[in-house]
Amino acid sequence: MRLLERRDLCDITGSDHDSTAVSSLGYARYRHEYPADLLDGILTEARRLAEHEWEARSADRYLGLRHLRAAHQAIPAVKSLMHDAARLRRLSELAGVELEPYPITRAASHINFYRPGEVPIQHHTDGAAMVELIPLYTSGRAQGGATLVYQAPPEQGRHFLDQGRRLGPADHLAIPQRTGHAVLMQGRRLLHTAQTLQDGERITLVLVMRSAAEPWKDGNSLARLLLDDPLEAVHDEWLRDQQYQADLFRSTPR
Ligand SMILES: O=C(O)CCC(=O)C(=O)O
Ligand SMILES: [Fe+2]
Repeated sequence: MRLLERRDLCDITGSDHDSTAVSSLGYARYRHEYPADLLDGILTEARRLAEHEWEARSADRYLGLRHLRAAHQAIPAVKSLMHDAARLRRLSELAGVELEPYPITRAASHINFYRPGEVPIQHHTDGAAMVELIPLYTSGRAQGGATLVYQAPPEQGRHFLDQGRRLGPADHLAIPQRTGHAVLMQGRRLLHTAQTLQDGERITLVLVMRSAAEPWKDGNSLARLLLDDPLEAVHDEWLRDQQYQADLFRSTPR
């Protein structure tokens, strides 16, 4: 892995601290070393699954996002990458805290599909603390475009959006999304969206993580999970994890 760029969270938002963050990292962009044949296999499978899965329910997508959830359940290669110990060690080093795969299956990995002329995903903060974004395929003049990150505290941006104001291009920084590169981002504490592609596509694997030491720093309430998934798909894991968090919290010296 070769680091291309790293920005601190507070450097991006202009805050002097963020006690709800899991790490000082805003994002890091790097050239990854994930095997090309593994990623190609994931892409092929993702395209095949996508053809069957969605058109029927595209109207009520949360955040307008066109994606496959729980990608690792359908595609074994995603599962092996998600649990790869060397990968988790390197990402944890980058973040400065131990990261672990997100424990709720439905929310632990996604594959996002961005098409020309569609806003790929509305402004949001992520539920889970950290994501790794791995572009599998890009085409068009923008070469996959970019993730656009609002350069102030996320609560401020949300407030403006709720008032019906637009957040302009100058209020954002752009993190390029290129194949061969990947981005580790603390998306729960950064308001972000993705650049609309005029003439190309991007297909991105999203691997979701949290802090092993502070798993309660999590924006995925049960209600938020239910925006995407039926209760029976998340209920058991969510409940088990709440108990795990309570036990960990109790035994954590503070
Ligand atoms: O692909 C991107 O640029 C951003 C994706 C994203 O924000 C998400 O999946 O939560
Ligand atoms: Fe996001």
